[in-house]
Amino acid sequence: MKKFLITIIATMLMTSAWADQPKNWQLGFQDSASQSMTEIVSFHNNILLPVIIAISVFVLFLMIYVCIRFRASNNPNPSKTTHNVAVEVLWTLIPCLILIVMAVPSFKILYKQDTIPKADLTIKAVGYQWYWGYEYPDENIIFESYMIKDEDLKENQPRLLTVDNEVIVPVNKVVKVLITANDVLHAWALPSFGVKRDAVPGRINETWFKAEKVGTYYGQCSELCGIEHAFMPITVKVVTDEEYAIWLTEAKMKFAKEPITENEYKKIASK
Ligand SMILES: [Cu+2]
Repeated sequence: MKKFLITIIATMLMTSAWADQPKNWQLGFQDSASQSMTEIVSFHNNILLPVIIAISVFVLFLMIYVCIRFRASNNPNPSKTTHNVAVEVLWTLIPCLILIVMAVPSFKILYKQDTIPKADLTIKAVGYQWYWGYEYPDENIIFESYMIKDEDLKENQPRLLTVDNEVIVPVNKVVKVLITANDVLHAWALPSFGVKRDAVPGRINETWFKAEKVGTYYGQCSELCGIEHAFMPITVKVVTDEEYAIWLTEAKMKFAKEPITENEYKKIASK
């Protein structure tokens, strides 16, 4: 109970203390690492939470008031009133207004997420039972990304979230993600970037993110896709431009989709 209370208090005071991966006893969002997620968190904290709290407190107050004021001992002859036009109009109009107030900023965020700015690089994520496959279509790169089993984890590698081949992207660049699946429905989700899109066989969905902080970010498949649904994590490592260039050179040789000729190999290696 004490731990629970501490968690609730910590969450109420929560600012940037959380890291970029889920924590034990965590409530609330992970740290945001993109503008989209910052907007989602601010919408939640500044509009949704106050509205929810105000409504809950108001309803609680009404219930307590009614229980005390109209209890049988205090009110032996109950009123026979069944309709009150003013009250009925109010309890329809006020919730409508609240919904409109919430809808405007919500649609703004949704439209912004839906409009993909000019992309600096494109990656393609393909869901399989039960792992993710990635392609960098412009770089002739393709690889698979499997979860590391508990017994093979190294120190500081989070359980159920670490993969053998991470997606590497440069910081502060618009990354367009093409998402599809090869067998059943999956969903590519990365909380810190505010990204979640269904991966549908035979269809390509698009989304984008622009990571603003260097680091490693973790997500999971978010569509029930079978017995190992919980074991197909998503790991994205955001690196500096220089580190990305180095990785790209290595990856072009290690993960080449089309076989590369000796000349191309030398050209890449010389970079
Ligand atoms: Cu899945």
